[in-house]
Amino acid sequence: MQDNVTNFLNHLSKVTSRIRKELVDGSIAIVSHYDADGLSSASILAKAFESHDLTYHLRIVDQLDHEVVTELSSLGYDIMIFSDMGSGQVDLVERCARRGTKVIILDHHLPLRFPSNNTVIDLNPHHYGIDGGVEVSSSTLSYLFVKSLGLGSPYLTTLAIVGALGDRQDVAKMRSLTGLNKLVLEEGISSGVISVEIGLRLFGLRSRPLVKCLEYSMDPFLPGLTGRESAVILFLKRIGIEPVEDGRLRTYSSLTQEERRKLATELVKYLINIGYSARQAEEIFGTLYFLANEDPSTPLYEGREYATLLNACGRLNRHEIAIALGLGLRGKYLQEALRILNEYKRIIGNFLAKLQKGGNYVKEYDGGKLTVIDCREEVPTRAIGALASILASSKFLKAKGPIIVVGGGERIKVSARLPLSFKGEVNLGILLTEAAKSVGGVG
Ligand SMILES: [Mn+2]
Repeated sequence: MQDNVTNFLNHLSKVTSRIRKELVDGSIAIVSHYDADGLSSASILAKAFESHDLTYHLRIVDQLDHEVVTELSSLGYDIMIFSDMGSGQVDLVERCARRGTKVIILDHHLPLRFPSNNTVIDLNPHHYGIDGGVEVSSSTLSYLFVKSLGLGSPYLTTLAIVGALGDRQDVAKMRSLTGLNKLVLEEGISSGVISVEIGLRLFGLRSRPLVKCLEYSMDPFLPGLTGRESAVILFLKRIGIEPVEDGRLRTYSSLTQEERRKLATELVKYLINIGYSARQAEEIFGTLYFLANEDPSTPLYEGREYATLLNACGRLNRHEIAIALGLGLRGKYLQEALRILNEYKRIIGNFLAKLQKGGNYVKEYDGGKLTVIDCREEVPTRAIGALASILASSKFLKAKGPIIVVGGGERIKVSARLPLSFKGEVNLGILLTEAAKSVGGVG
């Protein structure tokens, strides 16, 4: 094992043995983020604590700000755990600690500085030379934390992987996981709860008819096919795959080996024909992560699909459903999650359709060098980042530079992306931080 990984794990076990008693006896607040990684890490902590009769409260928030901290610190918890946040808000976190609360940070974003108050324990792997951007998600960090406390279980490794995929940390060869994520993955594989395979990265490949699967593909976005049922049917017929058999839409599993091969190569050809580079086109393949104990006919069976489901719940403010799934509840909770996912896709799909028809949503500046999309009232604030990603990767817009998506209501939220075709260099992070500062916001 790499030195820094060994050092980090050693440090973790020192910390957890020191705080174990306090955790078991005290009142705990878990504060986490609403995205798939934040929801997975919250579930890991909650499930581990619940299984060992530890008392905890759980709060899912948009961001760690003044308001959240003021409220939480007035509640007098013995221990506060911030997951997927905290390292960038050390000042705020230290304010909680000054009231006698022990604070634990399980964050993987780039930290501002090391906490100066010794009642704050920052377990951010960046402090130990591990790249939290790609090697470890908060979910993986939370898993390592509970495991080190002696509260781990094989089931929790599946949630760790879902969170890492949700944060798009599948950056190694063939879209696979690396670093500490891989370490936890290997644990899941050896305990038989996870299996890995290379294949087409299309949502619902095992649970939906093939036509629907291509039609609803958002990541990867398939220009000309996504959102167009009749185009998908024509495409399949043209490459010699009958979309219907005995009056029923066919599924991927009903395809012969030959047909599966054809589907894969023709999809790549199709994307290259519409202007994708070979590398971009091959992005439709990747490593698939199957959760052996889940029902294969549901999105919970494949890690990325599971993450998509969690993201939809979080973005539509239904994080309680995401947490219920993480705690292992199925039945009506799963039904509700699937309904939320459809609702989410409908909202995004409707807005994209409106965009295509024109409307007053798009403003171009400087001959298209800057494109601003105003989707206030149309798209929930928590979903604008996802919308920006779709717009940047889909050629919906003829943007020649940064794409800025504006959402929110009383408080504006802005999300920016560079389009796939963009060749120059712009640091959107710095740009947004400066822009936000000039109007009294944060970025
Ligand atoms: Mn994260």
